[in-house]
Order: sequence, then structure tokens, then C-alpha cells
Amino acid sequence: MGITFYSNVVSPPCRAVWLTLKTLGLEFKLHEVNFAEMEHKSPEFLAVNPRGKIPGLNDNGFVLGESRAIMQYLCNKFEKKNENELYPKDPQARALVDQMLYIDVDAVEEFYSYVKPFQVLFLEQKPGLGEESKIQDYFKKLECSLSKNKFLAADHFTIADFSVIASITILDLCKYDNFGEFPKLKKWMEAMRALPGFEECVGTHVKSVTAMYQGKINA
Ligand SMILES: N[C@@H](CCC(=O)N[C@@H](CS)C(=O)NCC(=O)O)C(=O)O
Repeated sequence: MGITFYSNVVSPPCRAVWLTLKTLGLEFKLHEVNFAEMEHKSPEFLAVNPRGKIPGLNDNGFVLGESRAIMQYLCNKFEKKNENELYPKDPQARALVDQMLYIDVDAVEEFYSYVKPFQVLFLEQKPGLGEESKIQDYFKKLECSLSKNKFLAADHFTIADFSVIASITILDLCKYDNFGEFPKLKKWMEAMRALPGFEECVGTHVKSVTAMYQGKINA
């Protein structure tokens, strides 16, 4: 049976899970969840994630929702001990990754409030952009983390970087480019976007959703 990954191109957290599957070199079956037909609320999908949200994972009958929990599970199960672990086994190194994953949960809400993708893509609204100051405050904190480490939680990339870059791609939809005060963040984003697999797992999906978003606000 193997691993089935439930995803949809519009979903940022799915992109972080996809990057994890790819970087761990795992084989999986991709199940594109049909939002238009409300497949994420179907009994079959609710058996995978009772919250009715993607991503979801089925690993030989073990089912799981929540992108960060899925990434942690995949690393716990499949990642061998090595120097550049996506999810370090050392308790303190792991705690720094967890810390950044929790910070990212709050940041996602700020990005959604600013870009309002749900209203634009699914409700045919043109609500305009939201308040930017909290986003800039958050970037200051990321810049500070990047003056301590090369990546957000270590000197190599981890699942925290995958989660944060996937969330930042929400800003691509409105062509956000106000990174002038954050040179380290800019360099980190370039490094993330240059990762093998980034285009397949993230880039192509972001481009197609950006085209949809831009088409709606410019119509
Ligand atoms: N915290 C969750 C968020 C999942 C989430 O909100 N997924 C959205 C797509 S990006 C979804 O499935 N929305 C459908 C709904 O809420 O009905 C995660 O990281 O997995």
C-alpha cells in the first residue's frame, strides 16, 4: 500500500510536506484532493484527517493530518542519523526546529490576513491587501535568526525552513517584494528556492496559483 499524500496545488502547507517527502527520497502516491467538489469534507478524506483539511497522509493505514506533524513523523520514521538532519535527533537542536515550526503557525495567519487568498480565489472578492506591519516585524525576527545560523534553526536546512518558505510563498500571490531591509532573509530565500526539488514541490504550484490570484484581482 505504501504512502499516499493528500495534497492540492493551492495549499502552502502541502508544499512543505512535499519538500520533505522529496528530500527524504520517499516514494509516494499523490492524491490531488478536489476542493471544487469538497472532497476534503468527504467521508473518505475525513477518515484521513477528521478536520477536513489538507495535507493528509496515509502510511500503510496509519493516517495523519497537520503539515508539521506529518513532516516530523516522516523524519522520525525514515530519516537516518546524519550531520544535516532535516529533523535533528539531538534534543536541543530539535527544540530549535520545533520552536521555529510553532512560530511559523502564527506567521501563516498574518500572511493570510494580508494576502486574503481565500476571499480572492474562492469568493470572487477583491478585498485589497491587509496590514503589513506585522509581516515586517516577523521578517525582523527571521533576519535575527539568520544572523545566528545559516538557516532558520541550524547551519543546514531543516523542516523548519521548509515550513517557513512554504508559508512565505503565500506572499508571492500578491507579488510581495518588500524585503529591502532584510538581506539575510533574501539570501536565505534564494538558497531555499535553489534547492533540488523546489520547483517540483513548490515553485510550479505557486506560479499557477499566483496566475489565478492575479487574474481575479485584475479582472
Ligand atoms: N495547520 C494546518 C493547516 C491546514 C489547512 O488550513 N489547509 C487548508 C488548505 S491550505 C485547507 O485544507 N482548508 C480547507 C478547509 O479549512 O476547509 C496544516 O499546517 O496542515
